[in-house]
Amino acid sequence: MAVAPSTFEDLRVATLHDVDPEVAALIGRELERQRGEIELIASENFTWPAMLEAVGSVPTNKYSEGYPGRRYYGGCEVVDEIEQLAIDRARALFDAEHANVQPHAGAQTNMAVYFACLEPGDTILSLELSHGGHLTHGLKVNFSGRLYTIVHYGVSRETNRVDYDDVLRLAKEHRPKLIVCGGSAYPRTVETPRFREIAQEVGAYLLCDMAHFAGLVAAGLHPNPVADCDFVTSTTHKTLAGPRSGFVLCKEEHAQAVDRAVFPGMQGGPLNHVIAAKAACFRIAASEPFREYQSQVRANADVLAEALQNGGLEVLTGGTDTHLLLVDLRTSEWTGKEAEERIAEVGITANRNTVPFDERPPTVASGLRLGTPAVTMRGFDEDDVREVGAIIAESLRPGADLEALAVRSATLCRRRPLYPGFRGYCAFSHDGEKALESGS
Ligand code: DSN
Repeated sequence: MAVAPSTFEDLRVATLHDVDPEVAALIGRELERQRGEIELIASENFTWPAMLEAVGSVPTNKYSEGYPGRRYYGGCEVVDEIEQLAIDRARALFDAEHANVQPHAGAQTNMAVYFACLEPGDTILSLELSHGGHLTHGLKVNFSGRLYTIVHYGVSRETNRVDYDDVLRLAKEHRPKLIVCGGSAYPRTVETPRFREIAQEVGAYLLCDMAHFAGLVAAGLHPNPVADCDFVTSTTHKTLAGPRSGFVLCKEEHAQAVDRAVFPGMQGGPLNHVIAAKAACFRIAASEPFREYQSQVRANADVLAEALQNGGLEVLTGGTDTHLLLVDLRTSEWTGKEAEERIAEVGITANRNTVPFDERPPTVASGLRLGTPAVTMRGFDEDDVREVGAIIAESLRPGADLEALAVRSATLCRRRPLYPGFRGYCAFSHDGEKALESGS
């Protein structure tokens, strides 16, 4: 039982478990949930213990509006160094002319670019959400769809890959000021040289949202979009395996506009603890062990696609070039929602996703999006992932023995423990063990 601190002095040294056993227990339960399920949500990952250490650290206390060397507060000399390190490492990692590491999340990275190069009402040409795009690429209910004129391109009905002729046709017809490529559910390589040709032909700026595949880019396993694009945006917590956050890369000529768009345009104080984590994330992403990790992410994605197809399921485009794939359920008796719920019963977490030309609404959808960054992070190899594919395929058969399949998932989780070195619910918690006890 935690003893609630009764004085200010007690509170000053109390742990989370002491002050709020309820929240501590919930965090402990969340760790146990992550440990006990096979995580296939393509945008999620289990970040490094070093990241948890940095995001739980004291730069969170510091206000520092502005940029290194140009702040509106005193005492910024250390956070200046932290942010400059993050900027330098992001630029070096992706070979970029300029980096802004202050955006709090992926949505803010895209907002920053739009604010930097567009006026309200300007036209954006981007990938349709149901074909693999993202809500910040122009969904009507998102700020992007409300502020800008949106025209979407899609994938070809025959190949389910981006139809570049159609992108060119639409670009010529609508003369967008900005073309956006990349997205959150496109399993194939984003061919930025082709987008660059189109953007040049119509005089548009080009933005690549590499949030999903940035880790593969860092590891040299997906072409680097930076040279082809005016702007590149990314999160840091997906394949990149860093803290939950974002960053923008751009050509030097857009540096001032992007920086102004982020601050004072749309954000206040930077999250300095998260920027510290981003700096460390970029350092890790430049290392050989990270390349090994990303190679395994890719290998596992190929094996998962193969195992699902061997199990009788249809995989959109027949496979993947990245870390994610889409199971197309239109020829099966399952909706995406039902399939998501069914595999949850056997210990596998994923999300329903629309497929191109889907006739079902996104809340139901006809696809299942699966990705391998998280399972690879906990050590799953090709054999493990082949077993995961078999469990999914078997669970979607009539009369499947769900209990037996759940046991197979649990066996895999036990064999590949998540955060095995943790004493409590976080890497360096001094009382996390108590929280785990009270949460179980
Ligand atoms: N929500 C993220 C994803 O799942 O892809 C994108 O922001």
